[in-house]
Amino acid sequence: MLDAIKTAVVKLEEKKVIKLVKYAIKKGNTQREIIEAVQSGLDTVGYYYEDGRYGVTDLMMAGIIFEEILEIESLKLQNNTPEEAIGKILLCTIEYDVHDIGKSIFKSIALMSGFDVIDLGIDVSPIVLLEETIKQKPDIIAISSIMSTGAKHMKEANDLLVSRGIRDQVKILIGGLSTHNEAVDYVGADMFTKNVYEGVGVCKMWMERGGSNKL
Ligand code: B12
Repeated sequence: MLDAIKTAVVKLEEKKVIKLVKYAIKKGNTQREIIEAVQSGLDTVGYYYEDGRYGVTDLMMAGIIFEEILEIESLKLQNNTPEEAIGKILLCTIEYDVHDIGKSIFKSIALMSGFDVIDLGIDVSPIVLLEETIKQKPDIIAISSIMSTGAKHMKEANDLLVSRGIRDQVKILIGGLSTHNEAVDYVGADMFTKNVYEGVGVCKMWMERGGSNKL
């Protein structure tokens, strides 16, 4: 079943994907298994784009299919209220970057793990990130960067937090296709993880160790 979902995602068979996902839910597959199958299909779509088999409209279709899946009732996740949450994450895709599929996957896993997630969306400027940090008082800022332009803007965001004297009151996790371990020092972040599950694991570890001092 999960392989069939992956194949249908790769073939961009929108209706079939939705039908198979609903069937998989009925058969007892977990949300994590389903999202991983879809993610693996999206990775293949990415390779097909790179080797020229797919074009930009195919990429857009892949994004639409993923959004539709997250709208399926039993895969839809409610935010955890601040009272019941294990911590607060401010999430965004950084400036000049409109890719949000990886961010949405991170959000799903963070919600499933009990975090309160404030999603600022895509193409978020460093200044907006600073303002929202002051307003929302998160424990953690999680930034997705898919475009290679991302490191520069993530560094700008970090530097703004430093210049306002609030950088040490929040943890910063960075992730996404263009991001890597070496970027952590350049950006001034606390951690990079390639994988969303690892990333949410790191967030949990930070909270268990006392989180960050609130702003
Ligand atoms: C789908 C897609 C699109 C869709 C996006 C739809 C959407 N709603 O997001 C659309 C069509 C809109 C699009 C547009 C463009 N795209 Co595009 N796109 C892709 C594609 C095929 C897949 C990206 C994707 O969603 N993958 C699936 C998700 C699940 O993977 P992911 O994003 O990497 O996320 C995973 C991890 O990185 C990580 N992660 C992600 N975020 C976070 C955050 C945290 C905190 C953590 C811990 C982990 C984490 O976890 C996720 C799950 O494993 C990639 C190719 C590829 N191989 O990835 C190109 C790609 C990213 N796009 C690219 C380009 C060039 C563009 C365009 C400029 C194309 C154009 N000519 O207009 C525009 C960009 C405009 C902009 N300013 O952003 C390039 C980027 C090149 C670069 N060096 O920066 C790529 C690499 C393709 C290529 N090889 O050329 N794209």
